[in-house]
Amino acid sequence: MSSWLPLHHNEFYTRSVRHRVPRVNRTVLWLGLAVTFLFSLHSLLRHLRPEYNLTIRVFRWPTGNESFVEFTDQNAAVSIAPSPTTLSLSAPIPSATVSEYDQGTNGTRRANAAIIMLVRNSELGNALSSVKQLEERFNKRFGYPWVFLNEVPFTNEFKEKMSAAISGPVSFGLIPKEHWYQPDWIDEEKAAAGRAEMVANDVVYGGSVSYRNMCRFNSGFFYRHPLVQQYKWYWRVEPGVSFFCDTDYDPFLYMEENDKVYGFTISLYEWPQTVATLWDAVKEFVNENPHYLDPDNALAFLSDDDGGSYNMCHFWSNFEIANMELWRGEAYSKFFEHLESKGGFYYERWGDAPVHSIGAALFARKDQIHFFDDIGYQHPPFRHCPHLPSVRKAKNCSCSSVGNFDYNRDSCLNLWRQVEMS
Ligand SMILES: Nc1nc2c(ncn2[C@@H]2O[C@H](COP(=O)(O)OP(=O)(O)O)[C@@H](O)[C@H]2O)c(=O)[nH]1
Ligand SMILES: [Mg+2]
Repeated sequence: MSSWLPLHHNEFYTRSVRHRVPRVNRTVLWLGLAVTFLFSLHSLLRHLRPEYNLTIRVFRWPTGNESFVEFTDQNAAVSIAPSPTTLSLSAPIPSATVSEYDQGTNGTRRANAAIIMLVRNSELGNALSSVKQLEERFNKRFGYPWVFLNEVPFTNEFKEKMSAAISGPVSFGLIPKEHWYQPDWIDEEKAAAGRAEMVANDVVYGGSVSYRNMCRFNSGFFYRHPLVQQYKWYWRVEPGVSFFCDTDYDPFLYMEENDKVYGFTISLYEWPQTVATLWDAVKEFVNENPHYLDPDNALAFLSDDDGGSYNMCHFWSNFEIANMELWRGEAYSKFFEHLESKGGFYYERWGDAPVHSIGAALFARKDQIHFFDDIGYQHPPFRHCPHLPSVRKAKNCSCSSVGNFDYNRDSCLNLWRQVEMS
């Protein structure tokens, strides 16, 4: 309170008080000064040394399994796994706590972002592999929080092993049932017939209901989860992916500072049978709501005949760095509602990749979509490696141009580059 007073004023005050107070009061005064000193030191360390901050918070958690917290937030039961070595967050984070996360482990400014993985307990090994690589290649320098989501509770083994692999905050969330399972109003007979037809035609995941749940959840629900709602930016990560290069800058801040909303590394063609009537639904929506189209949209990436038909190009959504305000905004929210009303997530097998791509390409400006050429990434069977040898060297990449999907005729990257330049 008084730090703005001139020094000589403070000195004067202290000296004159010391001169007049009796001995017992002087003890109280010294105690007060000691407490003030310790408090100031604590505050200073909290600001200057993030690891001090984490240490304090870690030791506040009990270390036994009994300390796992379960609570219900609106419709969602969310389980949080505190760990002796990592910080766990409950949701939602109080605003006072959020501000503490504005600083990364490297002491720089940080975006309001999280790294998100939807994952099954059975995928722990592959999930750990993805997490360790991204921590090593990127997040150990930034300390962004990880959020893991699942439609069944994570096992203690999953929570403990994952928490041990991550240096920063980790949280584990249970997906509300209505965000995951096939809604009652879906005609199951019709859906089953659609699945059988896809199985007969050898469409990948053609017979899987859980895959459809996953696609619908990623299309319209993940950004509404109580653990995710507080964040603006996300990096989507899947089990079993590889990161080949160092990301030594903050891609979230890059997106924010350059007014980008959607970032990708790989783009390709969708299986037409999985989205047989998706474009009809898109056209219907756009005809009824032309005002949602951005005047500088990237329709040319989706359609070779000015919107007449879908060319199947999409950004591969197993990697995404994006702004969730795009999905939470009016245009995409109404768009998702419209798609949902058609039942195509279950009657066909609409993927979150084409749905997100169509949303981003139509409702954002095309210059708000960013190709992360400098992030070497692989989701089997496809990989992207930075094009320039100089970038590969600077980023310490362990991949080369060999096997780069960008040069494959099934990649939509060439088209994207043309659209971007047009
Ligand atoms: N919790 C949960 N996650 C799932 C389920 N199905 C898929 N996922 C996750 O959703 C993402 C995409 O699924 P994946 O099997 O990799 O599909 P692909 O990449 O299209 O082959 C991955 O992160 C999976 O871990 C499921 O039934 N439950
Ligand atoms: Mg996958």
